[in-house]
Amino acid sequence: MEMSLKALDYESLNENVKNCQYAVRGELYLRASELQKEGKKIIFTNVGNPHALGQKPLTFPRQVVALCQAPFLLDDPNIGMIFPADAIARAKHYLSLTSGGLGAYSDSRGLPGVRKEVAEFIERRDGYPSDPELIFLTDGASKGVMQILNCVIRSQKDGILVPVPQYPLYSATISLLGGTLVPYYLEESENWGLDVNNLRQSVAQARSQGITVRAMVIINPGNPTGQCLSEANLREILRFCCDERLVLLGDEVYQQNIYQDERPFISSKKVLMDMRAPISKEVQLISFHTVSKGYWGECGQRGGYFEMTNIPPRTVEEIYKVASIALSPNVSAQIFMGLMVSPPKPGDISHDQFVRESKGILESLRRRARMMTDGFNSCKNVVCNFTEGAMYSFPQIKLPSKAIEAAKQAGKVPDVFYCLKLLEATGISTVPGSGFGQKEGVFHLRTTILPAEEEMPEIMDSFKKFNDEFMSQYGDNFGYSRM
Ligand code: DCS
Repeated sequence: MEMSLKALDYESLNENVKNCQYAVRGELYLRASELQKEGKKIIFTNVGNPHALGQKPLTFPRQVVALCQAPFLLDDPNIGMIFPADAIARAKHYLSLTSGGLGAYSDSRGLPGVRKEVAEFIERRDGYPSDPELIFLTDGASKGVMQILNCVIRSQKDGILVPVPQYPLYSATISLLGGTLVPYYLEESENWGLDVNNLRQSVAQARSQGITVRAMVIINPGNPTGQCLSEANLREILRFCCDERLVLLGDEVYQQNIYQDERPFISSKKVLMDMRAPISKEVQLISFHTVSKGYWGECGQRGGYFEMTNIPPRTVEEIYKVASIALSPNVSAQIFMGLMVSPPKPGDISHDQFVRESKGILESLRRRARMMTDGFNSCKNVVCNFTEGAMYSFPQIKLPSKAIEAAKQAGKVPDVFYCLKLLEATGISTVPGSGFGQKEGVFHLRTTILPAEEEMPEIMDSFKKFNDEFMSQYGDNFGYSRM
């Protein structure tokens, strides 16, 4: 059998590829795309892709990158009538950092000048030095996460602690690389808080199965769960990583997306440095960031970075070598990153407009987070924690036992069944909670908070109407799944 197969025949593919699941573009997304082709209006809330839902790009970075892409415009005598002087100056600055403009490969770690700007941003944010040599620019945070997991995972015996629910980049990459995901559960009743005792239990259980736990992932603010980790919690996590000799992978892509004032974003790097030696010199930490989120939302540009703390120089060299195989991250995306970490300053011509645009987006996201949570909580059999940060709402749907039975009959996981019905009835395309992991017998869905603010009331009304009908169709007034 094996002899007659070609390498890319389905039966002979790498099993890790076949085993890997990525729900954000899974069954629900495929069905939504089909319905869209048939002419139905679909609201794609399955991906945190702000521009696809109508968010306008910030003007200043687009002006700068437009000029970098079309440098001949800089020679046009009328250029100052179309572009502000600070955008022209920044375009010249970034072009001077490249060797041959945007059409040339950069260093595989990214342009040194942009890495310096990232380091300066981190220093301003955290109050501690940051070394540009320990910052690598990447094609979105995803590629950085994949590169680092690739260095960590040696075999199926290597375990990575991942929060559940989690963003499936982690589960999918761990499967692809043939490692083992070691789940730790977030506490829904504690606003998706992270309890270090759960971590200890997860590690002990994995070890009893012969797994070597090597790294721990935190997503702060959380996707899909939207919680912001407190400083005290981050300290506990770092101490735990120190005791257990785990590399901490701090996914901080939503650091600009904060919708409450009690728990502002605080980086793992800052907390680690605040803890002082010896711990601050012990814990190996990789922190990830992106241009895809925040008020930038430049998902299509594919720009990101990671910063390495307490990683030995020989390992940094190896990571550089592996990055070199792909030659260079996108150069235009590197410029977006440079702009994100050094936006217009007070007094610059574009400053006021930049602040107006970015504040406008963030304030609207804050209102939308509230509208969604309140909307879900007003629905029968739905409970939802407030979205403290990130871009998602993750309500629990208490499915009646009749609905669970009907899903079984239809050969579907219960939350997939619910989300498909929601899609067919309303055009709202969500991701079932099972795509992120959830406790046994508990069901959720994830939606982004990104639909336009003026459309939000209508979307929530249409959800409520669907949910009411679903619950009365399948309701049995007892046997709800939990909570
Ligand atoms: N980390 C987290 C927690 C994310 O949510 C995402 C994207 C990424 C990393 C990767 O982003 P970039 O590669 O674009 O930098 N979030 C996906 C999601 O859940 N919806 O949209 C994309």
